[in-house]
Amino acid sequence: MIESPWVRAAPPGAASLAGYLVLRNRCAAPVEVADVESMDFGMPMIHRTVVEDGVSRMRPAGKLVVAPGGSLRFEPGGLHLMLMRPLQPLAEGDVARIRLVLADGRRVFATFPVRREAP
Ligand SMILES: [Cu+2]
Repeated sequence: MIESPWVRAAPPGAASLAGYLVLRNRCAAPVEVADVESMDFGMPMIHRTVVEDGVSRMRPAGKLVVAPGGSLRFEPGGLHLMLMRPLQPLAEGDVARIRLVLADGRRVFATFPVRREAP
């Protein structure tokens, strides 16, 4: 399940927004996150921010597995949803519809409020 979802508000015309959440696995088996989908963005992706040679860069997140009873935190400066190509303007107070695709084909949906600051 998705907890504390939010998308950081960006200036009008921004080419991408960033989304954050906590993914909690309440199942008895590990779950793997394979992809992200959204009706509100043309190209959503999962990224990780890494510091290389003192420079902050974003990379594809790679394999994401959540242990049984565990959680995975998407947060500023780390793992994040990179929400490219907004299909309509999203202002503070709007919501983005986003779902995570698990490796077994299940999908976990949440509405992500657009906010200036972390909830
Ligand atoms: Cu990114």
